[in-house]
Amino acid sequence: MKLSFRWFGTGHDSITIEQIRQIPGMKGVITTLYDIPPGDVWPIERIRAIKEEVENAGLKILGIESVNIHDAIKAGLPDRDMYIENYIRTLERLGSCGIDVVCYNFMPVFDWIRSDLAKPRDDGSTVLSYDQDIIDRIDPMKIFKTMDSASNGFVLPGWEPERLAHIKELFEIYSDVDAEKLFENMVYFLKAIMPTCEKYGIKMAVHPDDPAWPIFGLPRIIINLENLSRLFEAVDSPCNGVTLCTGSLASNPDNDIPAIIRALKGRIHFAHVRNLKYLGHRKFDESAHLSEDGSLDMFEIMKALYDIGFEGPLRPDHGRAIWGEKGMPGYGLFDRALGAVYLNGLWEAITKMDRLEHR
Ligand code: DNO
Repeated sequence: MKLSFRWFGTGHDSITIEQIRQIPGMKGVITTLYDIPPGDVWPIERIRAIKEEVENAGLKILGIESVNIHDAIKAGLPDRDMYIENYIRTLERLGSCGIDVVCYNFMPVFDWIRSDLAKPRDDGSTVLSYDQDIIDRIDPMKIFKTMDSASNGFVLPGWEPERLAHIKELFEIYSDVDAEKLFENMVYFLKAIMPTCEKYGIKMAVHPDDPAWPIFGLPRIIINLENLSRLFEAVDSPCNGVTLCTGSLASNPDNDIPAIIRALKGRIHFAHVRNLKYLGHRKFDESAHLSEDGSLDMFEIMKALYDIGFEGPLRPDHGRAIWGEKGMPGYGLFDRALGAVYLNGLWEAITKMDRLEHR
């Protein structure tokens, strides 16, 4: 695996690329052009500029998170082909710059959702948290305000204010889109982009829906092994893969993450590894990465990735807010750096144990 760190780019992140470079073992960043709205073609000179910025700091771009998908594509609107063409143009430009992992999601209207972005813990840190009872009491027309007002002044990934200003219209375009239709639209999109991905060697890595169940009456389909396997059968190209996000998939405790990793060998192009703590039905807090701090066994997860020969980028995911840091919720430097070092330590131990056993 290649250890990486999410970076939203200069001007969009509280963290600098130089800080990321000082985390031991860091090989590169996962970045994006944060200000480009979904649907627009990415300007080649902007791609080149961010690549140069990252490389000047001694790191590499190991993947893009995300090239977001326009709602017309997800909802299957008549103008989707134009947006798919734009997406293909962006992929060609990324591919020509040697960028070969692209993370995206296929969640209607909203990206990831939490009911609290700064829940205090006994240790004095704060964490992201989800409680279905609270979500059920929130008017979906107003959830943007709830998330945005708690974001420490940052634009949260996938929560673009310009797009969500049209929330009513967004809900309307999905009014006749059920899970089956959404799946068909996803297959249509993937079939259209696969030739370009294959030409440039770009591995598409769909991010699981977070949390992994339908919200506000909107369908969510990237929620379990069964649906992922169906997707890989429907568009059977090695470039059609997944971002194995442990925290998103494991929001549903029925999802056995190490088993899913083993079953998806060859289709995992990117890994987000983080922990969470179950508090009840559809209720969880995110936690520190350490196994004993949450409900997931990080050793088993890393071991499964090792066993399938995972060679893609792997990054720590949401961290707690600790040591007084005021960053983007989930995306501060300190706890994610601790997470990175811990995951790297597990990897070293697993690798060396394996060598010892085969001596
Ligand atoms: C949230 C992230 C998501 C993710 C997108 C991928 O913290 O995990 O916003 O980046 O869903 O497109």
